[in-house]
Amino acid sequence: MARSVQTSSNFRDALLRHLTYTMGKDPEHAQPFDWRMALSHAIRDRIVDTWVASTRKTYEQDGKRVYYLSMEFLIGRLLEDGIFNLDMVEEAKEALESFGMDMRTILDDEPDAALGNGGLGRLAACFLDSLSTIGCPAYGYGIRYENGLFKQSFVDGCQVESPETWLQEPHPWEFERPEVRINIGFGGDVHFENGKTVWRPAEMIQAEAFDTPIVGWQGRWANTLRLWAGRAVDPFDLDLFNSGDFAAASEHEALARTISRVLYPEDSNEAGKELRLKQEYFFSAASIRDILRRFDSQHNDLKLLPEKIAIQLNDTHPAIAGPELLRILHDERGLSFEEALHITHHCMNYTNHTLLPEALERWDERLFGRLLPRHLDIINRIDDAHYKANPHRTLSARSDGQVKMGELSFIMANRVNGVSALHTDLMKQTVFKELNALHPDRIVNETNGVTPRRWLHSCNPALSGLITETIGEDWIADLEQLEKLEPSIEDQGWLDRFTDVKNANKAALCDYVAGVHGVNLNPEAMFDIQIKRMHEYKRQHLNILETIAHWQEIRDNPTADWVPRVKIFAGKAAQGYHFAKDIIHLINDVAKLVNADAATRDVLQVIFLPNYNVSLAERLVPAADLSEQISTAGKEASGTGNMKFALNGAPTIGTLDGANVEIRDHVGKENFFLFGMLADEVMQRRMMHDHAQQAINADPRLGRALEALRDGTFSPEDPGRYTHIADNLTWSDYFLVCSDFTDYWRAQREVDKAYQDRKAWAKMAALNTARSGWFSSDRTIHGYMCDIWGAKSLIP
Ligand code: GPQ
Repeated sequence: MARSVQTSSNFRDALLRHLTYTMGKDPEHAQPFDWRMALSHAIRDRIVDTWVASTRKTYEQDGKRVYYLSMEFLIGRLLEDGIFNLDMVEEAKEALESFGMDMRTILDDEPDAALGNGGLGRLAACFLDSLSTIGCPAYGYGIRYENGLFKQSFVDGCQVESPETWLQEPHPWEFERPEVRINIGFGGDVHFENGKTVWRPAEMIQAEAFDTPIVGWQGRWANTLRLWAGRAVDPFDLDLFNSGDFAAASEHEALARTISRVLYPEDSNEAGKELRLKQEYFFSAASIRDILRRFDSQHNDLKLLPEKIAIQLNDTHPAIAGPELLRILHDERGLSFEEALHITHHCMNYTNHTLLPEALERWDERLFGRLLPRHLDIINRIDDAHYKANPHRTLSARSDGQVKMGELSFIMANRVNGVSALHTDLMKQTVFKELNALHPDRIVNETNGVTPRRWLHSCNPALSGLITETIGEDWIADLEQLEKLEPSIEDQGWLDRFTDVKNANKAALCDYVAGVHGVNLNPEAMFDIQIKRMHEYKRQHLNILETIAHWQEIRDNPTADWVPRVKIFAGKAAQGYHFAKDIIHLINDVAKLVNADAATRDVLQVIFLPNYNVSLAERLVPAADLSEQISTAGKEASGTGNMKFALNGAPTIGTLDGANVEIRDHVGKENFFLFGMLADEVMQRRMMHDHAQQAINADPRLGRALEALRDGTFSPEDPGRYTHIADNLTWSDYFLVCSDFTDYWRAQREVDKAYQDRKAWAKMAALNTARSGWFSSDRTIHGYMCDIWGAKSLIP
């Protein structure tokens, strides 16, 4: 232990102390894992100091608390996030280096907490960061899935899923709270006893709390993410065990644990599974109990509830929290139904994240009634009360034998919000048209945002450094200050440095891809990136069709002055979504052929990187030249990847969909490559029965690319493999890939032309950064605090 004598800083001492006493290791023999744990605990100690102080202050000031209920929190890694938020990068690096350890290696050793599918879960994580940065007292409530989103790998180009086991090694960020255990009931029946309604559940599962502190910028505030895990109420049956039936003795425990076992790998798809409904009620009910317990510890008048708490339902997944709160207030606390409804309504708010009809949750009412008989009664009464107040309409949260969670959420909520200006407008015109007419002030817009801490400062340190050197560091918590960069963009010397940063980020990505996947990408080429969940509406197939047509054209004329491109894809397809999996397979097959083609490979490369997650996004976003945001107009509620790319200096090629509309308004139309139909044109075009054939007939390039899918060019060993994709696009093409193809091609050639003038391109890229300040999730959270929650910051 000679080393401990030479300690040079407090932090170094703390690191060594944790290595020794938490991990029980000597520096001589410690592995990267031990160092990561020691570093995590040393950082966590600092966070806990803030956390305790924040909690104390919230109790003292009795401020309004915000409760964000979400089935998904896609938080990714926490160590790097903590180090950056505490502004301890240099300290941590030096401490590790004094022991001969490299910080990057240690940080990359942390598994991603992938407790979400995509944008919805990542938004929740960005919101937690902003709530803590702003100092708004808030709790995230969700499920502690033992298996997060599956791991994706490729076998012969096909997606293969395997379980994600992030909890198999100790997770240093959470605090188990064995004292917070809540029994949640399911099934059974409802009785009327002594003038009271009593629900007698047939089954009980215990919810146990695990808390993770979420620290904000500069460690000024920390909130709590509380995740619930399923446990058996009676974990072990000794009689059964003693009778020799060892498996049955633990059966209760195994069954109870399944409730928090897996994240449903659906995204914008109806799950329709009993376990999913159980998960939703499990975490919503545990959260409501916990919220009331905290309220009761400080107040004794339930009428104060709307003044003291605001609950945000992240999509309809936690919608059952409304009827649950009402049930407790009425059945257990003795308020009249009307009063309980009034209070519940003023506490609840609902965010809608999609207009896709298949994603609006509906439950078969027999299933619902079997699992939650009392809640079904309550939903009926909510519906009746709504109908009585609005007798002209026949709107209902229950019809056709279904419980409709979208309608229920709308009726229950004080405020309903969409996630981009276009999406909110379309909500008013389509899914909630009639309800909006009845309650015209209920729907508000809160355009999404992303946290600048993770999505610029920590993922792109070189750009962050250049910005700070130019305008000071206040932009990190006040992103609109980026506009102060604009004068520097006129300075060629500054612009060259901006370009150097991008080139260095691209070189780092090349090293990573070469090291991990053995593929050498051309760092001189334009990095054209589409990363997101695989879905037909997001149109990765439009991108690959254009790539095929581009390749064919290069082969026709190999000596022309082609602008070199690397097409990068990443994203997971839901396990049961076969069409999306076939698109992945196609992209991999195209990559195989194109990358091996000596006639084209200097100017066109294609790669699909496996296992897209938050950490991979953190590598890709800073290295992008071009951001692909090409969904069918009217289908992408907002998008948030689009914001991350613009912020990191990658102009968008995109449709007028979701928040693309607002990004284009902010960065300027001359700095955005627009193509495609508008949302209303999409609706009209779809009425034409032969829209796809017309588009194919009008554009020989499109016809030829589709032909290559049909004739087995990309799958000679299985020539019919992609016929169904070509047929789908020719004969139905619901997402209008063919109808938008020609304009997409045109926009791509404009991109080529623009990229040839490197100085002009650098300016365009830098203007994207300078003008993206509005897309901070801090701005979004301020909007929620002011328009929806009536909550205040407790940081002086
Ligand atoms: N989104 Cl409904 C998801 O990621 N999962 C879902 O189940 C639903 C929506 C996304 C949506 O597709 C994006 O356009 C949004 O930017 C994102 O939610 C956050 O609002």
